[in-house]
Amino acid sequence: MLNRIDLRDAPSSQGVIDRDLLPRAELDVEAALEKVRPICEDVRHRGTAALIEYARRFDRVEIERVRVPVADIRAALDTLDPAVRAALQESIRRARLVHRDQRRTDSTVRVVPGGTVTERWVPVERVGLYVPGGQAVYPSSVVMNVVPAQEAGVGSLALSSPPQREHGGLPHPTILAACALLGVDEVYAAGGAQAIAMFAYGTDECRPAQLVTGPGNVYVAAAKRLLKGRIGIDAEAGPTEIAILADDGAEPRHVAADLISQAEHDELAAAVLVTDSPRLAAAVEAEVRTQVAATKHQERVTAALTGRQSGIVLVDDIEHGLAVVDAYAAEHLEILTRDAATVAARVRNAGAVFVGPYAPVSLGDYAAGSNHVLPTGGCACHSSGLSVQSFLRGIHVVDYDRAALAEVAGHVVTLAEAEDLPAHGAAVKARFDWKVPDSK
Ligand code: HSO
Ligand code: ZN
Repeated sequence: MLNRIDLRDAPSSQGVIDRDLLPRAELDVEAALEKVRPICEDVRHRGTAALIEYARRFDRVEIERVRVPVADIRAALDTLDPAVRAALQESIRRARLVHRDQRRTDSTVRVVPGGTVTERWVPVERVGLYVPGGQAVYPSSVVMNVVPAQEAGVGSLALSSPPQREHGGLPHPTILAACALLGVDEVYAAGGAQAIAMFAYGTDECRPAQLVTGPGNVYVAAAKRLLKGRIGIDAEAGPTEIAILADDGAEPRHVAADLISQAEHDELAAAVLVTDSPRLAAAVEAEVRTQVAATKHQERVTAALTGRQSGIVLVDDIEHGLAVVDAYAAEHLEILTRDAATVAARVRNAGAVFVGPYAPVSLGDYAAGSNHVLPTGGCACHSSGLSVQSFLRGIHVVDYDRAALAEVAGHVVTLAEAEDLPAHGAAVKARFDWKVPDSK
C-alpha cells in the first residue's frame, strides 16, 4: 500500500540528494491567503462581533462572548478523568524539567577596557497560543506551548481554541482542564484565522499580543503568513511527518506501528521509511496491512499512507540513508539501526530525533519532556522546534566609556566615510570637540 521509491544506484551529485525525488505533501498556503484576508480585516474592524459571527458560520455555534469565564476553566478540571489528569501532570513535569534548562543566561563580553557588550535575554511581553480543535483535540499541545512560554518568563499568556457546539460554545473541556492545570486563566473561544487576527489586532475583550504560536490548519498558517510583521509567529506548521531510518535489524512491527501512529493525525500526514533492506521493506509492508486493518482511524491512516507524501525509500546503505533523511529534513526522525546513537549523532536536519527501539515518536508527542511543536515541510533544515528560546529576544546592550570610544573613533569615522554617511562619523567626533582622536 505504500509507494516505493528506489534510490539504489541513483546518480547523486557528490552525495547531494535531489529533494524533489522524495515524497512530500504540498500545502497551498498561498491559495488560502485570499480567503483569510477579509476575515482578518473584519476582526480588525469589528472585533468580538466578527468573532461571534465566525463562530456561527464556521463552528456552527451561537456564542455571546469570546472570553471564557474563569469559572468554566476551573469547572473543566473538576470533571477531568483522574487518569488523564495524572498523565497530563506527568507530561507537564517532564516538559518543565527539559524546558527550564533551556533558559539562556545573559552574557557580557569586555571588548576593550571600558567597553562591554552584554546580551540580555528578555521574554516577549504577551503571547497568544493557538490550539486547534477541529479533527482532533490536543490537550498535549496546550502543554507544549504553555510550558516553554512560562519557563521563558512571558508575563501575559492568552490561549485560544475553537468553540465547540457540543460544549455550549466553549473550547473542548480537556483543553480547558489542561489550561487550569497549567495556571492559564485567559482563554478565548475562537478558532482558525480569526483567532490569529484576534491576537494580532486585539479586540475589546483581548489585548493584542506580540507573538502567536501553535499549530493549526492551512487557514491558520495563511493568517500567520498574512499577519507576520504585525505579530511574531513561530512557524507555519503543516501536517505531521515521520521518517524512519532503519536497517535489517529493525523490528517490522515497531516500524509499522510508528508509521501508522503519525498517519493517524491527518490525511496529509507523511510517513516515510528509509531503509537499505528490501527484506525489512517487505516485512513492514505486510505489517502495515495487518495493523491498518485493526486501527481505529482506518480511513485517515490509509489516505495518509497511500498519499504521494508517504512511502518506502530504498537506499544503498545507511550512509546513503543518512544523506536521504538529511535532504528530507523530517519533523520527526526515528533511528532504528545498529549503533543507533552513533547514527543519530550524525543527523543534521530533523525537528526531533528518536533514538533506538524504545523511543517512539508517540513518547515525544506526550511525555518524553521534549517539545512536539516542530518544523514541518523540510523547514527543519533551517528552523528549530518550539522552545524557551522562541519566547525570548536577545538585546545587545552597548556600554563604552570615553577612552574606549576614543580608541576606536578613527575606525568608525573611516567606515562612515566609506559608506558616504558622514553624519555617522560626526556623531562620534562631536564627543571629542569635532576632532578624530588618534586610534591606538
Ligand atoms: N505528532 C504531533 C503532535 C501530537 N501527537 C499531539 C499527538 N498529539 C505533531 O508533532
Ligand atoms: Zn502525534
